Amino acid sequence: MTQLTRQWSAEKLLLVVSVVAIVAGVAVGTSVGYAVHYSAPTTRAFYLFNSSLPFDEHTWGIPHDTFAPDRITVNKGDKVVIYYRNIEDTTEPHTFSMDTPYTFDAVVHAGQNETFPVATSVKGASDVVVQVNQTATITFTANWAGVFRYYCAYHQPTMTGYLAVLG
Ligand SMILES: [Cu+2]
Repeated sequence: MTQLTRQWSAEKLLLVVSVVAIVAGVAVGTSVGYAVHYSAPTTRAFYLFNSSLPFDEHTWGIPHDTFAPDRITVNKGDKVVIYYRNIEDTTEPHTFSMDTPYTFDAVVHAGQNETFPVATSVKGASDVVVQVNQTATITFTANWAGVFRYYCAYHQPTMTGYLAVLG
């Protein structure tokens, strides 16, 4: 009788210890994962420029224009601020355009930085044109997770970048 009780107790004890260990492991693992991966929505600023690669567009049949950078990564919920500068040495405008679902607000300044007078201002736009030596402040909230194209409408397909929103 005593032997049987002790045997049951040992098994129960083992079971309880196992369950406690598993629950504790899951709790610690989850909280560490949460602490490492989670970050509250924040404002992330990027400086975006037009760039051109040294090849003859007519020989290759594609524009030599690209974006620098051509990848922007944020977390879902972040407020994104892009300072887009047209640094062309020729008289060539570029656009910043996005596909649905993303739209943005943009303030275009008639000079190289935000202290110059406002040339144009748009809200909920999918397209803004920036002339040579102008700068645009583009803002939106990254409400949708996924990978989304941003591009210059004048220089396709090469002047294309991707916004990666981690959900
Ligand atoms: Cu362009």
